Amino acid sequence: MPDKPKYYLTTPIYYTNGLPHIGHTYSTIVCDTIRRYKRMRGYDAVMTTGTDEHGVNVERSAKKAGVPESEFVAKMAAEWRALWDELGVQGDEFIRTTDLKHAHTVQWLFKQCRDNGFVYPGHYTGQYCIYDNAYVDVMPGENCPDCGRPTETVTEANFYFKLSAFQKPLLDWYAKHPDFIQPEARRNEVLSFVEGGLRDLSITRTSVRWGIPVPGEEPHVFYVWFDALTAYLSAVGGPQYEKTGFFPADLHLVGKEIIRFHAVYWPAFLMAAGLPLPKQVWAHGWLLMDSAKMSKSLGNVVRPRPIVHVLGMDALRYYLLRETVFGQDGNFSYDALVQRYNSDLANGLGNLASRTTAMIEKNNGGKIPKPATFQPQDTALATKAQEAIGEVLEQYDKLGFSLALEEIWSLIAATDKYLTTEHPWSLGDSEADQQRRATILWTTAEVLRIVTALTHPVLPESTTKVWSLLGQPGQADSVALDGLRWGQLVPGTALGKSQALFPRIEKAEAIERMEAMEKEAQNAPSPVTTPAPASAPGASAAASAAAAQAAPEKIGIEDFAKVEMRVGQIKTAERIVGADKLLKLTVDIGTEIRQICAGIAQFYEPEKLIGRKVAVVVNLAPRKLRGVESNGMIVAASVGPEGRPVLAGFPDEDVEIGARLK
Ligand code: ME8
Repeated sequence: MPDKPKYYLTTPIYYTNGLPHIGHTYSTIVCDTIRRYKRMRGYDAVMTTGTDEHGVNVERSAKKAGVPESEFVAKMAAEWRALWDELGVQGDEFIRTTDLKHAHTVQWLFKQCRDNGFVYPGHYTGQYCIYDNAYVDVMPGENCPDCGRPTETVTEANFYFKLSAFQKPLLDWYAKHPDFIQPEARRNEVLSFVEGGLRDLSITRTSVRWGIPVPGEEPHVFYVWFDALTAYLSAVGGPQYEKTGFFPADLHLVGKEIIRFHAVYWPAFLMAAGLPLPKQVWAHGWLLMDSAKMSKSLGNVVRPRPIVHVLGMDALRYYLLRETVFGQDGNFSYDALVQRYNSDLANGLGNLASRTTAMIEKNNGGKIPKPATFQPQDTALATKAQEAIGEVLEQYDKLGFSLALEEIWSLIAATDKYLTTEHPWSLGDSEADQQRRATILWTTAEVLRIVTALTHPVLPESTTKVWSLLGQPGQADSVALDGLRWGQLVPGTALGKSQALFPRIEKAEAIERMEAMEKEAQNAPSPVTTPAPASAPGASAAASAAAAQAAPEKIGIEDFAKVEMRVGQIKTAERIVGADKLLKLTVDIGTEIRQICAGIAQFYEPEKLIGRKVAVVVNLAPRKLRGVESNGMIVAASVGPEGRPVLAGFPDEDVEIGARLK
């Protein structure tokens, strides 16, 4: 079988000095939808996302939280990662700019650019916006033209990148690859920027400490954009990118405010290093709240979790992709969100699925009926469905999500209308009536199958349920969209178990719940907080020092013997949605397999734990951690001021599973 064609797409890597809002969620969900779609079209599609963890902002935020930068970014990155898991995002690589492999890639890329003569040392004085991590073109004392915050005058020794040398190569590239920058408006904006002349770019800093060091040139560290953009390379093999075969990217998906970095700087860095250029940079519009860009600095953000909690992740995914024309700005409103949920998901797809399968259940013993003679109204619906397949795929290819969904929902509406005019429920028991009903129900179920396959990239959770409800083989994501045709629904297929899809919800109540949760989230302490003082407030310093030094109470051997510890072997390990510190493990302790939760998720990759032998406290009373039953405890050392867990183990001997520790 020939290899599947490769497809590589990226989200921006997000700053860790804040938590995700639905603007970030939008970019990530769009990418996830494209990845799922491409896989269903037969591509070996890989998507990367991650976190941008260096720079002055992080230095300051970590200081404010009273923790080292490394701890600050580890906790924030875990928050981002956990959210994407909750939203069903299938990222293949979560790259952090503090990953060692990333640092090596940045240093390597710099060396390529330098060896090729595109880097030179110099000095720079300018107004710097620490929020945007960029020098800005304003006079001292003036605020940043982008975010409105005060700027700082910075003078420092640094290394320059000869961006000016790339004006013509870039313009030639844009001319030769007219689709490189999308949409058209952004392309024009970039063209006029480059045509206006390019100034060399400072790519290192000596005024910043928290960054990747420039080898042999300390205290220089890399400027955030040279560092951040390179994540797209380090995520797929770094200097050995040819081995993975994914670089350069087919698609960098970004918000419009960072188009210049992606469409000018990034290709220039790559040209300087002699590396291939991405195929396309797509800059989407902004989600607005009260007509302003949703952003942390304006404080007008809406978080994804309350929405997912009240309406489910598919509702958020659907709303974001349906309501905003891709490429343009879109306004967020809770009202429109719940409206869409009730009308399109509960009354539309959900209702079609439940009434169709309920009728088949009632009249055909839960098996897809065999159609008899098709009448013109059946064929008309079949033609509409077959045409919809072509149009939807064409729209997805153009990233026209909103139009694709509109097309699918027009098919759902036509099917509802078909059911109303054919009213299978009022047909009787005569042979002719039974045959007619079978034809109508088969036709309706066939539309539902096609709708489910076409909608899967956007609604992965609910379409997976509908797929099994229809008794279809495999998972919805295994459908090859290229082979999707009208008429493939096999009569006699047994329906699966019925499942709740989109329960209708009262609008005012839903909005009230989401807004209350949003408020709660706004007032919640940051996930990175200053460690609590060792003593209770009010206790004297002398008393707490004495308490800290007091010898712990001694226990007798009989007390120790009460603790039953045994050698266990980890069989499976997975992350727990909504609990970024916990891993859910199943552990073989010799006599049985136990489920145990361990607070090690931030320091151990689940896959790497499989087969590892660990010390387990097996006679601890079962308890629930974040709602998950834990029956036992894995023993770990607590290392360093942040209490990093290090698993106790048996590296020297092949110890027997179930052996007792005494
Ligand atoms: O710029 N509407 O990170 P960032 C739509 N680290 N999308 C939005 C949005 C909104 N209101 N707000 C944010 C950075 N986004 C750099 C990127 S890449 C090598 C480095 C999305 O945390 C959108 O994709 O500020 C935007 O470009 C990105 O988040 C900015 O994320």
